[in-house]
Amino acid sequence: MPALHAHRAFLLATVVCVSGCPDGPQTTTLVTVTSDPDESSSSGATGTDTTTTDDTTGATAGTAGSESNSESGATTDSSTSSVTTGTTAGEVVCGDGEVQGDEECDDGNDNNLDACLNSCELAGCGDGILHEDFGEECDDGNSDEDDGCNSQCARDRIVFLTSTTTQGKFGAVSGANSHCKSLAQDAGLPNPLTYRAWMSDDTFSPDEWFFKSKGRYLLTNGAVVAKDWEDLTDGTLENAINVDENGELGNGGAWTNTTPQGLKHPDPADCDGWTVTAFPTEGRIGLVSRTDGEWSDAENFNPEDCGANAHFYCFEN
Ligand SMILES: [Ca+2]
Ligand SMILES: [Ca+2]
Ligand SMILES: [Ca+2]
Ligand SMILES: [Ca+2]
Repeated sequence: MPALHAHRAFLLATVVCVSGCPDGPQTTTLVTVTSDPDESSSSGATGTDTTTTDDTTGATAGTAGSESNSESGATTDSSTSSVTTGTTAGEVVCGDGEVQGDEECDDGNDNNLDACLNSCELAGCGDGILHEDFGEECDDGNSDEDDGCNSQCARDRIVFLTSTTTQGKFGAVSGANSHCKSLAQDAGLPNPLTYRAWMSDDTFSPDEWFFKSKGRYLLTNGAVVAKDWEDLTDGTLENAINVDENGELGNGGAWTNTTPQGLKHPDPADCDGWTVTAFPTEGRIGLVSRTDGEWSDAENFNPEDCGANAHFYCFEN
């Protein structure tokens, strides 16, 4: 049941011909139905209003779909005292391909994955149906932000500190990315092949290459690092990225050459594209215990000798 739409209801006007139309009397009944197609058939009439007219002309109202018509089902012209009706005038039928009454849409098909739901409501985040074509990563139909699928239909992503350390030579950023994928895979983390290292060189930076999620970034122990990309790159973290792919605590530094905003450092030091360990090449690190900007750029410490050993920060994308 799509929670964000759950309480919406609309009036459905039906014209019931009591003794055969158009000559016989006809009854207009206003029926309250829920937006859920599964419930609309069983909700039943609520008896909100019933009117009966005796005089009919047989002419059709001809304004199906208008708000006023959906409430009366017939039009009375006081100057002539005539009532115009039709067997289907004012009838709102979800699925007939025509937008009527309070229908937000009606595409006449039974495909819930397109822009118009089978309930004749526009598809969107919160309807409980995954619409990947419209950018939804998930849709759990609720507004709970902390259950893995937030109210923007964005899912959580994992961040971990590598359990391993290395000197500043590891086959460029691509080598670090591969190592992140490999560790994620071995640890059984979801989407292991999407992982990338939080690291920059002359051509790569997280800001350019990472998916900028509207969902949370979590450690492998479930602690929240940031509520979304914007939060991640605002200079401070909610929790330090000091938990490895297996949930174990780590310490020390991580190779980055990256500002807390995810940009290549303006005074770069990347061990010559992360290919050299020999003195005096240097690389920039972040401190894994920190939640301030030093997590990504240890300004009071950098640059580090490329012969030192440090971790990587690995992000699911
Ligand atoms: Ca319709
Ligand atoms: Ca549809
Ligand atoms: Ca949806
Ligand atoms: Ca949710």
